Amino acid sequence: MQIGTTLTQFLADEQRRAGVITDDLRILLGEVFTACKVISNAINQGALAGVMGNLDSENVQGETQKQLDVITNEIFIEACERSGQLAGMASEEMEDVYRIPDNFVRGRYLLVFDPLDGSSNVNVNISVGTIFSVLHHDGDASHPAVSDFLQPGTRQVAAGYALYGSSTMLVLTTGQGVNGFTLDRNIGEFVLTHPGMTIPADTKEFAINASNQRFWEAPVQRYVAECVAGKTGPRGRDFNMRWVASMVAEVHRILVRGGVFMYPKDTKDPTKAGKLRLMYEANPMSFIVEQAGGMSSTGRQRILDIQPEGLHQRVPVILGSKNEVELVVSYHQGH
Ligand code: P6P
Repeated sequence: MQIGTTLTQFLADEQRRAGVITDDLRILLGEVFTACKVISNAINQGALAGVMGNLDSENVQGETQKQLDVITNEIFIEACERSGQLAGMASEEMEDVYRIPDNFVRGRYLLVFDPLDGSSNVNVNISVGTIFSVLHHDGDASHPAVSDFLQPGTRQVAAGYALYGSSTMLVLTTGQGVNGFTLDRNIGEFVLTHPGMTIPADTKEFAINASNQRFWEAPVQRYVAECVAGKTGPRGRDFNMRWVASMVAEVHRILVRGGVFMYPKDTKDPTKAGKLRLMYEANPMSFIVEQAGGMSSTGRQRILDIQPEGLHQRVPVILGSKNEVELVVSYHQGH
């Protein structure tokens, strides 16, 4: 019986082939994958697990926390704090940095994650995901500061996401391209099913929350209006639109068949630079998209070049098929 290439074997082969992955990184990633498997089991229980409700609490974003937001955050902390590879962690669900307790061995990496992105979709049974990013830690491993996390996306060592959909998938980059793995529940392993994922440079599919249309800036208004005009407009071809309200699902669709995803700067809340968070949504997804031949921009700047100013900083996001993102960026430059 053919098992295929497990994620564990793949990383060992990559270490031998490319020499980029260290033993320490492989150990850390192994614990991240365990956390994603545990979360997958929790999600797939659905309402049977009795944890689909909202809590009275709010996260640092001022968003109502779902029981699963807190549970999945705790799963990540428990699975990864004992890896011996981390100096600290940061999460959408925690205001401050999480220091590795004194009774655990610390290491030279930092882990940043959104444990359950799109969690508002859970109780309507729409795909959700986990997003993670790994950074080097060069400072004092016993007292990682927020400033140690504030590294531009170009400094990421690894990034990936788990997609809890009709199947559970793990998509990963360590800077050597992008590969996708599907969870085989019979053996409890992620198995290589999507080697060498690349994003088509052109697309006819865009993703944006159209209910915000009146708040968009002129370049985005122009781009979307031209897509909607289709054959009758300057693009000369029809487009399709998708909006899942789950970034992981949108990015995965784009990795598989192309597309452009936009959560642009808008005037809906002038105090916010965007909706999505730089450290644990935009940066890891941008690393993956660029490694797959796509492009990721705020409209005015390459996202991976941004010098972060805060753990929970928000940025505009326009990512996906290179030629389409370049067109949207050109409209920003021309405006
Ligand atoms: P809206 C989920 O809350 C999220 O952070 C992303 O996963 C998703 O793309 C976006 O927000 C959805 O935002 O405004 O459409 O609910």
